[in-house]
Amino acid sequence: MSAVVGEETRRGPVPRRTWAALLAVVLAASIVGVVLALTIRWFPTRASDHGESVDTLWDVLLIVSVPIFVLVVALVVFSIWRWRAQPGEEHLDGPPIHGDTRLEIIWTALPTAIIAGLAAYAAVVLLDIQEAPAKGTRVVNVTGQQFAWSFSMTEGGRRIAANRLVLPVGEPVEFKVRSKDVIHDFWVPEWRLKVDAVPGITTSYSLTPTRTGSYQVVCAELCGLGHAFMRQSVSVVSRERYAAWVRERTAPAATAPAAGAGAKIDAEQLFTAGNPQTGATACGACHALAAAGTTAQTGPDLAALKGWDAARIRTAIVDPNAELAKGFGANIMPPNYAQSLTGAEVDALVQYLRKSVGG
Ligand code: HEC
Ligand SMILES: [Cu+2]
Repeated sequence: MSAVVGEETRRGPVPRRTWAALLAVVLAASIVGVVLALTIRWFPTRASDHGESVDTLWDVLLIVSVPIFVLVVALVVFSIWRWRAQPGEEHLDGPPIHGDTRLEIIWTALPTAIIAGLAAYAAVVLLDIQEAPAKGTRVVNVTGQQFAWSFSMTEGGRRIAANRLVLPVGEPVEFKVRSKDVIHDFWVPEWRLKVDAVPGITTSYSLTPTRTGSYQVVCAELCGLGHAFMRQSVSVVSRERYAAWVRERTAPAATAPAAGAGAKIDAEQLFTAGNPQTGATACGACHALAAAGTTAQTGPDLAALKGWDAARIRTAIVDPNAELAKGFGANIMPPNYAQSLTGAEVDALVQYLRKSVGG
């Protein structure tokens, strides 16, 4: 029973001095931890009017939670060290634990107060963000569909549909988000807001883009095999450039065919990188093609196209569900290539594929 004798000394009450030292360590580590946490750049550049309140909320969460994390870890490590088993004690039970009402009240009330406080603060931020948009705010319809986003808006009485979103800086906009199939989530990290696109209902949020630039529209809800490729771009431009874009989009005889005829199309580039500007997802993200050096297996290896004529390949690209490759499901290949690629680009891809597979 020698172990019990050792217990008397080592397991007695912890001296005040030790508690004080532990507290000092916790305080110092908390300060270092909070400074470190606030120094890290957690998010990309802020580009909407709501960015600041979201980032401040995040900072407050860090300031509150880092010391709690440090305290819990310190107590665990201290307990492991101080009350560790000595050789020969492996089969002994620890002493029975009796309640300590004061301690129990403290460790219930304190976390409750902290959580309630943070929840109230978060609710205030959320209500502020969700404030109804002013009358006359520009509305952009956002539609998610496996695996692409499409956008539409009305300018000067005309509807503009696009696979790439263009917006003027400094003007409020309300997004009305819908889905044609499964749940997606409309997210532009730089704007800090996101909302689910849920079939059957319309969700929304409003913000004012505060910074020009090109940002990614990301689907933030796992929506199927092509989810990772469900990325498009949004360009926030000056009001003048926006007006020019609208004119170009609403002009009766679009200038697009002329531009398309003039520019040489790089089919291999289209295949491996797609065109984020128009919302055309890279084919190589899903298909293996030896000539392009891609190895993805979400879709069939396109070596299978040997012997296909141009028309059949063309249909496979613009109407993927018309004929399904054996062993592959429907609705995986994006259905929007007829819109996100020009006719000339589809032709170039068809030629490129025929040449690549030798026939
Ligand atoms: C998100 C993944 C994905 C992307 C991106 C994608 N595909 Fe597909 N593709 C598939 C799947 C899955 C199938 C098989 C089901 C079907 O036939 O629709 C397929 C089928 C095909 C077929 C028919 C092949 C066969 O053996 O029947 C062709 C041709 C094709 N894709 C070409 C392309 C081209 C060209 C692009 C780019 C413009 C592209 N795909 C982009 C997933 C994708
Ligand atoms: Cu998704």
